[in-house]
Amino acid sequence: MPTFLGLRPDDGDVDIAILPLHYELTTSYGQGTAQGPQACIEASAQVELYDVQLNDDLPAGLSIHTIPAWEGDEPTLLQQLDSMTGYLIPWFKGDCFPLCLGGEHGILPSIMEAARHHPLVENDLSNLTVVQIDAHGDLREELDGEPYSHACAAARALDAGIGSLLQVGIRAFSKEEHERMTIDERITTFFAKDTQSPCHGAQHWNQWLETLSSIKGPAHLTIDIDGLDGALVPATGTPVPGGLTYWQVNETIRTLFNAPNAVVVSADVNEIGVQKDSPLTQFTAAMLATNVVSSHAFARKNGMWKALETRSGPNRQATDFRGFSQSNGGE
Ligand SMILES: [Mn+2]
Repeated sequence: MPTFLGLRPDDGDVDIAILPLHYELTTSYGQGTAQGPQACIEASAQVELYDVQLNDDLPAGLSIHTIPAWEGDEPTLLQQLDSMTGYLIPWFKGDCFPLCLGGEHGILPSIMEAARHHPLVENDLSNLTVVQIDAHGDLREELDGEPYSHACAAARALDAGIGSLLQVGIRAFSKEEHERMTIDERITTFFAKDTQSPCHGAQHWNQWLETLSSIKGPAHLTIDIDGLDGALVPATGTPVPGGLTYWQVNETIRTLFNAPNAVVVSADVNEIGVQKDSPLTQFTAAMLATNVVSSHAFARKNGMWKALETRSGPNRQATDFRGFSQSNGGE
């Protein structure tokens, strides 16, 4: 089985868990996000291991494990989400750093349910800040009658009770979404038309970085790769022009992990498509995932992240939780 960055750790403690979520139920058009995690892991073998900030080669003394992929085949969407949450919970105990690879953005509600179990979140998602890189608001109440569509991922995270949502790269959204951005005080949106403006972009971008630096408490980073300009990720589910540059996404990752009062407890890179004519899309996703890993390693090295519980090996048991299917009365 290919492993992330081609690294083959021993069977001991897990410092960083790479969690492939082959989940695709609702992606609008474009297909293949279910194969995205595997393509990203394969492409990661070509990523340089040296990181300048870290001044070291990955794994930089850490044990990076590529966990066997989630394989849910439940009959209903809500049961699928529950299955994914059950798969994720053992990696959200605070003693390792979980990085999920998706799969469509519809994985986010399951990640939020797992994040409740993190010791810093204390079963109260209002303690958690979610940083969302995305072309889309993902704030719809439903899309084609489906409230757990990828187009509703951020709305469902808010409904689950997260304390704040910081969005960047946003450039495709409905009137309803725009209203929620305005009304819901937990949402701060940095629009691509501002941050990418040829005249005033730098000013808005600096405000974004200041916003990231001021985060307090636990944070989750969700990177929908369509937040990048579509030219870099043509095989994602819904590529959109006018997006962030690679360096802006990189700077967002670094700034968040280095925020003095924040602890990034988990991250995901999602909507990874499989490009056939070139490895660009999956390689770009692999580069971003590597940036997340090296930024975590740097934060850890500098005492900004500490393991919170007794260490354990990779054979972990899920904890019971109140699932989507129960709380919504089944399907
Ligand atoms: Mn999205």
